Amino acid sequence: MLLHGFAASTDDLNAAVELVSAAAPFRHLKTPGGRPMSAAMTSCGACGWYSDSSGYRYEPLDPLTGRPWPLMPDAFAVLARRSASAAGFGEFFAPDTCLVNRYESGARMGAHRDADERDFSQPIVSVTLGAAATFLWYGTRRSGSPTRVRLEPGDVLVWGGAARKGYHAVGSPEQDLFGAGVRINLTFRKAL
Ligand SMILES: O=C(O)CCC(=O)C(=O)O
Ligand SMILES: [Mn+2]
Repeated sequence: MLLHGFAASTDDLNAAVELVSAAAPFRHLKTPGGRPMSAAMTSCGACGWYSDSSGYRYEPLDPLTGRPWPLMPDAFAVLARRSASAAGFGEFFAPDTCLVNRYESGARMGAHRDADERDFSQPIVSVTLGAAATFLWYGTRRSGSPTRVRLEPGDVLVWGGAARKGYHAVGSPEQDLFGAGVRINLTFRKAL
């Protein structure tokens, strides 16, 4: 479900992204095969999504700093819960992690599904800040022609239930006349 403009006060969220990334810097993780991902990532919450030659997983400490991931900012947790509720997933969504993706010019994410979590009963809540981009929803199979959804800053996309393990991808951020445009995505998950 697309909740258009649901994140009304994006200033608070952008400020929270600054705080999180000051404590756990954005970095380009490598795929298990050794290729750097084009989106830079960090996390907050009780664990953080991680990838290197050992595979995809959640880490309780940030391997870059050796410290726990920053606490989930209140503005994040409140938005995630309100979004899940508005999309019909009940009042009690309590994500234990938020993956923060930063897409600079040309960065994108190929088709994948979010499948490293233990709890698939909970939805994914995905928030767009900064530049717009096109989200591609493939559904149960990675191939075929996806449904295209333009995501603008403040938009929240929620998927769960039968769609929880759907394949999806995201294109690179739209650039303004000056060639500037950085998209930030917040992906909330119940992982543990
Ligand atoms: O940036 C997005 O909109 C999607 C990010 C995503 O699918 C992920 O981090 O798993
Ligand atoms: Mn994903």
